[in-house]
Amino acid sequence: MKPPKFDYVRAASVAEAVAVLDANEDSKILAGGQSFVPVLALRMAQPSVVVDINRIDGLSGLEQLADGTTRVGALVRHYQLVEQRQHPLLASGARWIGHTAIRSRGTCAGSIAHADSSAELPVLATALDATVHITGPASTRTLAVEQLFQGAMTTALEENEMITAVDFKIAERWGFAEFARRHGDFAIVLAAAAEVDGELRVVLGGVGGVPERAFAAEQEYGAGGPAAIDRAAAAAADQINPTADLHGSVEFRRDITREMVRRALTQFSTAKAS
Ligand SMILES: Cc1cc2nc3c(=O)[nH]c(=O)nc-3n(C[C@@H](O)[C@H](O)[C@H](O)COP(=O)(O)OP(=O)(O)OC[C@H]3O[C@@H](n4cnc5c(N)ncnc54)[C@H](O)[C@@H]3O)c2cc1C
Repeated sequence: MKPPKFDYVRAASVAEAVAVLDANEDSKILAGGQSFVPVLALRMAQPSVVVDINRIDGLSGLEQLADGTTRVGALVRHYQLVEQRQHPLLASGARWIGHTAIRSRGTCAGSIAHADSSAELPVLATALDATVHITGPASTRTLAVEQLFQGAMTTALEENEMITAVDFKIAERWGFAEFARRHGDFAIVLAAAAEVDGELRVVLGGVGGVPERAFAAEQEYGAGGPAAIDRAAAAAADQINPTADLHGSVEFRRDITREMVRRALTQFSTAKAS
């Protein structure tokens, strides 16, 4: 199917982008286009204006802040996350996103704004207690990523707001595991475990509308050890409330969740601080 008709604006600055969003109802940002263009082609979105942000200067930076936080500009592509060395968990997780062509165009901020719970970056952002920098026509604000995600592909972003950067805290130790039918497919279930500010955060993707923190698993892990990992994995599988879909039954997703958490925590437990 062909996309509907829309006006196109190539914004030269963040201020111009949000001004156009503000002035036009049902206008939408185009970043890497890897989710938005298919949505347009399927006519699941019928924007009046598409605001292309790709030529805005100053949004492609990957910066390491003094406290170890990695600041990822809105136009940083997935492949840049794979290639950087300052944040190994981000590199390991981003490697799982689609295929080379998708990683070369898709952006970190676009994935966070799209808010698909089976996508890698929303899960990593939750595990790494990320902060999202948002600009609107009149002001800027920051939001913890857990407050940004409100439901399946639904965020707290206003229609006239744009994400300009995402700050990922550094993980002192981490583990990551994903199950997909083929490499490059969206995950059926993925799990990330990260020690951030001295606290273990275990986060699941693909089991509900938003990335889900597995609090019971975090508690069961306690001081660690193989028995604790098994208890934590079982607790995560018990906690979720998945639905059956064409990828498998509820029990299948629960089994995969148990195994992904077990793998992520096993990697976590043997990792050196990074
Ligand atoms: C075949 C295929 C396989 C894929 N596999 C995976 C996968 O395994 N894992 C995965 O995570 N993703 C996968 N993706 C999608 C992923 O590649 C996209 O990169 C990502 O979801 C969106 O990023 P984008 O930059 O392309 O955003 P776009 O597609 O341009 O935009 C997506 C949405 O975010 C909004 N948006 C974009 N940037 C901003 C911003 N700065 N501020 C506010 N709103 C913004 C847009 O308006 C739109 O609503 C796949 C895509 C394809 C086509």
